Amino acid sequence: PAQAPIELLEGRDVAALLPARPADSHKGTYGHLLVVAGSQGMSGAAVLVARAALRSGAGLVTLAVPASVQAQAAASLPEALTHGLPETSEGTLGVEAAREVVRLLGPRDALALGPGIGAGRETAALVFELLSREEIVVKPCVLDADALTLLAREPRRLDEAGRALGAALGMVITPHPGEMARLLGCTAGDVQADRPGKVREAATRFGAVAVLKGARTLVADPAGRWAINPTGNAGMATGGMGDVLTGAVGALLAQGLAPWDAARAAVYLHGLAGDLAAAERGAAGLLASEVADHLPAARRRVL
Ligand code: NPW
Ligand code: AMP
Ligand code: MG
Repeated sequence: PAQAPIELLEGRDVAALLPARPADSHKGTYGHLLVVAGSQGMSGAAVLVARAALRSGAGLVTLAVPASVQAQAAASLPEALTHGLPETSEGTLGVEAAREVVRLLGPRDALALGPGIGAGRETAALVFELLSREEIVVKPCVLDADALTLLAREPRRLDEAGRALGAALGMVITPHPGEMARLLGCTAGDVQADRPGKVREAATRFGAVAVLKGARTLVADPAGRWAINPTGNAGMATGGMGDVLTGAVGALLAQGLAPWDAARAAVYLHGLAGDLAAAERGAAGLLASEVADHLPAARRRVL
């Protein structure tokens, strides 16, 4: 596609994308996000996605995790609905979980898939199965973390899923430079040396809105639009921070934003929440959950 001039994300533009919160609204007004995430040892990633989604204004969040970590997830985040999925002997999700995920997604508005699911073979089979299912690809979805690492082993599947999604609903992918390198078959150094080229290559190749994370996150879509984010700080270079972004994108998709708008607004608000948290507490030593908890203040700041 022809290359459009780059957009610098700004608070007032993000504000215009966010859904209004009418006085007579209720939780059904603000969408229901299904989060499929986590495994034994990485249940925290799943909880962070769900927490950030609730902090981003989602009406309801269902957190679906391997059965053995459900109780722990529910106790960590009482506001989320939880669901225990069939799991492997290692406490990860396998292909047996596919039917249940499809059923859960049916009445829900959007899907966030990938953080903390691990990169084992059985989980790979699940991710491939889900992306081959019509019921999944018709919903807006955000793919992150291990879902991307697994798809990178068979990028044709991601190409196919992206094409199946079409322009209106569509998919958001949120790789960090290491994940982007796997997706494009190059090194993280190659990605960092040409961030604009790599994010646009991913967007066109996979038919998705692509978010290349890191200082000055870039967002690109298959039509050739691209944007750069000025918010965020190096205090955000710590575990779980990307999982928070995934929840923010998912919540905005569930609230009906188009993928391009959901990705840009979430990236801006996530960085701003990190800046507000750092101003209060200092950058080094920030917790991802604290950044999630500053998302409402970030939203208030832009409105
Ligand atoms: P290096 O070696 O550090 O320089 P992985 P992950 C590279 C879950 N989590 N610029 C990096 O390079 C996630 O959700 C769970 C350049 C390395 O090669 C995932 O499911 C948590 N390079 C899973 O862990 C909290 C960069 O990428 C590789 C880069 C694995 O995710 C933590 C590392 O990537 C975590 O969120 C950059 N900016 N960033 C929990 N509490 O449950 C990364 N790389 O192997 O995909 O590992 O990102 O930790
Ligand atoms: P992940 O590597 O998946 O945990 O994602 C890390 C998140 O923190 C992404 O949203 C990054 O953009 C953000 N982040 C990490 N380091 C920085 C930095 N130095 N400046 C701004 N944002 C950062
Ligand atoms: Mg990550």
